[in-house]
This record gives sequence, structure tokens and C-alpha cells, in this order.
Amino acid sequence: MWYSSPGTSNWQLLKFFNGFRASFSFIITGGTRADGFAFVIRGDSQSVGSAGNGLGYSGIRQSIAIEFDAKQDLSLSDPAFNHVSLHVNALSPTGPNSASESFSQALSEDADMNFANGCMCLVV
Ligand SMILES: [Ca+2]
Repeated sequence: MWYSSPGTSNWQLLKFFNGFRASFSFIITGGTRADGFAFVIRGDSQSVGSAGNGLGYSGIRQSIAIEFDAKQDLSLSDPAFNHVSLHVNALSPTGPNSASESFSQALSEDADMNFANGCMCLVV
């Protein structure tokens, strides 16, 4: 789900001069285990993120993503456990972001984290 896309009727520039606070809850349930999802703040409205192990944000330029990764992808150097990770393109902040752990600036280290077990999770 994306909010405030340019060219749409609800488009508005969000300004964070005084910081911001966001909260949401989610449940990941049943079926074949999916890759996860990401909370993304983007400055570039034209680039598109990739699906699957890209978690919808990999490839989006000028973005910050907090990924909730529920599937290990060895090609992205994921740890062997569910994790929450902050991703930015630190070498080129206006360049594309990536779900590769080489773009991670902070990673949860709780190997017992299981947010894909059907429980309600609250993020603040
Ligand atoms: Ca992954």
C-alpha cells in the first residue's frame, strides 16, 4: 500500500521538519511463507521497487526502508533468522536502495524474533 503518490488525487508533500512518529500493526499468517514487507519513506516518486525478495522497495531511489524480512535469501546475505533491518543507500543517497544486507545500517539481533507466526505485531 502506498500513500501520497504524485499525480493522484491524494498527493501531498509530507514534511518532517519536526520528526514524525508512525505506528502500525500487522499479522502474517498461513500458507506458503512469503518474503516479508517494508515500511518505506521515499523522495523519488518515479522509481519502482521489486517484488519477491526485494520486499517492494529494492530499486527505489532516494529512500529509507525498514524491512520485516521473513525469508532468508542467501543471494542478499540475509541472516538465518527473521529480522528487522534499516536500509539506505549510504554510498549514494539519491541512488537506488536494496534489500541486500550490504545496504543495512542497523539490524535486529534477536534470532528468536518470529513475526511470521500469525501473532498480531505492533510497531511503534
Ligand atoms: Ca529476505
